[in-house]
Amino acid sequence: MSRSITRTLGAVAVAAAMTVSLAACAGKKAPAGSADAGGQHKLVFGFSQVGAESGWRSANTKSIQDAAKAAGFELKFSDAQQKQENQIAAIRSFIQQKVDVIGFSPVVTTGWDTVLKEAKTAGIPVILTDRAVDTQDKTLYKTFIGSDFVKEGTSAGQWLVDTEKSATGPVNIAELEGTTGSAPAIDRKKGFEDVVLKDPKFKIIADQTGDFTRAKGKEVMEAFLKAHKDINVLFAHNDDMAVGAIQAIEEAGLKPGKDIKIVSIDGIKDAFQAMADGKIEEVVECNPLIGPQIMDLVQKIHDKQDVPDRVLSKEGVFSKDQAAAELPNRQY
Ligand code: GYE
Repeated sequence: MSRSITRTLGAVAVAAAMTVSLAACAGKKAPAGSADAGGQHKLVFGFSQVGAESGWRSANTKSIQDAAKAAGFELKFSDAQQKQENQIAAIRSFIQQKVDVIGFSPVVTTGWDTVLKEAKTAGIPVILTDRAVDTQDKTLYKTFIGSDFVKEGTSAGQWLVDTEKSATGPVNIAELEGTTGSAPAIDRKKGFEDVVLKDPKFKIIADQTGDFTRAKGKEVMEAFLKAHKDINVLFAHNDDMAVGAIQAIEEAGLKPGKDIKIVSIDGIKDAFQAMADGKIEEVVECNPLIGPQIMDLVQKIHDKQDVPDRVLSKEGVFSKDQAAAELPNRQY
């Protein structure tokens, strides 16, 4: 790589956390990317990932990296460590490098219009993956592929309503929320509460973010348990927080699954193991393995073909009695 390119990049405020590959950066005028063996220009896909906060996220990253490779694209991958400013810096760097298509999974829903307008002005199409943005201007991105998070919350809530059908109440719920301001945290909460709070016997007595991580899930659950002696149910917005909470519950001398019933979302292997062990009752699946679908959309967008505004990923809901049989099939 030439020095001038190194300097050009150095001028851009690339956050320290970024892991964008510098080796394949473009020159000043030429489009980004390298030629393949046949001398053809490889499609260059710049992708800004949220971080590495959960098992779901690691599986999503691997799916994207594997699928980009299989599609023959050059992937410029950047990890934002759950910080919006890192994602904005990454997107600006992709624009500067003149990538063909930009993809990102927005850590929070708001605050994207300025940088998305910059991409649009530069003529670089953007695809949203996994999480949505909150904007009035739908022309700022080509499509959004990901799960229906409201539906996931509703499924978790419906499980609780069914399970506690004969309970007279109160049924006291603790809620471990995902990252504040993120689409899955907002939507899962809404879906769950829409169903559950129709019946006044259900009461959410503790509610705080655990930022989608195991460590925070444990820490917040410890605080919940200190403040409340009467928690019957835990709704965790993802499995990693549920797994962290299980540790806190056990360390407090209580039995997860008996003293406190747990429902969570994602479907990682560790949650299936906890279900098989009787510690989690129900897991709503959220599919991270969307790399191939993303690459398909990237290719179509690059070829100026029409793509749907919204592409949904497929997912299921699993109970404790299915856990042992399903465990060997889990891919993440
Ligand atoms: O549920 C959680 C991750 O956006 C669907 O982010 C994703 C969520 C997932 O950290 O584990």
